[in-house]
Amino acid sequence: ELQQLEAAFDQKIVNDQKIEPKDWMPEKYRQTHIRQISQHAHSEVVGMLPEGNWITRAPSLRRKVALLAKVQDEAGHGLYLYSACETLGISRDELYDQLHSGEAKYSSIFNYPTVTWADMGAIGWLVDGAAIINQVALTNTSYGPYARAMVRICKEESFHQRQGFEIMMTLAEGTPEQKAMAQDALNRWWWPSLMMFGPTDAESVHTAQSMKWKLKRKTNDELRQQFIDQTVPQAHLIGLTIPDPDLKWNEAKGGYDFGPINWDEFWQVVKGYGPCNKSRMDARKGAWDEGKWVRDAAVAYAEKQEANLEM
Ligand code: FAQ
Repeated sequence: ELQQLEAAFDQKIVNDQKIEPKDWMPEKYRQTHIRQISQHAHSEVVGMLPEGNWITRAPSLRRKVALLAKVQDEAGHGLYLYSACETLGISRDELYDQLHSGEAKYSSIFNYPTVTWADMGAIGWLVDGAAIINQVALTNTSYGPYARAMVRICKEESFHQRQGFEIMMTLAEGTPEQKAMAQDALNRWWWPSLMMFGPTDAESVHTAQSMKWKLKRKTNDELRQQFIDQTVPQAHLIGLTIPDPDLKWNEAKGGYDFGPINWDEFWQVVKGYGPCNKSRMDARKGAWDEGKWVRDAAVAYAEKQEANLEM
């Protein structure tokens, strides 16, 4: 019987049919989805912190409103993804535990500091730009709830990306000091943005299996190349320079060649030794601990309501 279930599952994958929560699936398929979707959710939630740092210091009311809306969207994406993850049979509490204990990862990119207002531009333009490239591919992923979550999330990410690019464009057209601030943000965020796509295909432990299951529809290197090819002309358009002396258009491959990525830095950040890992985790754990009385009160209230109904 197991063989039949496996065969039916394999056939669905071949036919590009979605796998739904109540369908039979191999245990490893379930586990790898819990891993990726939860890490994606954690990234959205931790990802609010670098930008949250600038909400009170946005340079105008208009900028503040847009940044607030963006950060709020990220909270929504996190909750949406946690819900998708729960359909695989893991509870929200277990997922939070995994984040707070350091067992689950979140994206390396959110362990870098946001030191100037231009960083809000660079994050929207580059980090959301990278997220869109990764997530548009995932709208076609084989697990139904994840694929559907990605469709909605991508629409909001494209607003985020424009909001960031517009900040960069405004600064790049401004005073020499403002333009320098935009260039400095690009210099600091460029390489970490390339690292978001994960290790090279040769080093990526999960890619081969995830491609077979159609969890991933493109490899880390393919998506990274797509991001570079899309973003370099945008930098040129606003008169900024990509901080890579080896960057060169390659006519034969129809894409840019680029210089070496510092993979030592990437693994240091992934292992917890990036510039902000500790403060990000302290902020998340602190919010969890300080919110305990709210959760307790909500449960007590719900129990009281239920008791009233029973009477
Ligand atoms: N950071 O074998 P692979 C956002 C880990 S966008 C940390 O290649 P896989 C929106 C990886 O987990 C950011 N760890 O793994 C936003 C694995 O370790 P494990 C979130 C990384 O899964 C914008 C190991 O290295 N987006 O939040 C990273 O096949 C602005 C080996 O790697 C997603 O999560 C990294 N960068 O490919 C919010 C997208 N890269 O798990 C706020 C969905 C790799 O065995 C502001 N995820 N690792 O312990 C994916 O597409 C994939 O999971 C990859 C990694 C591509 C990230």
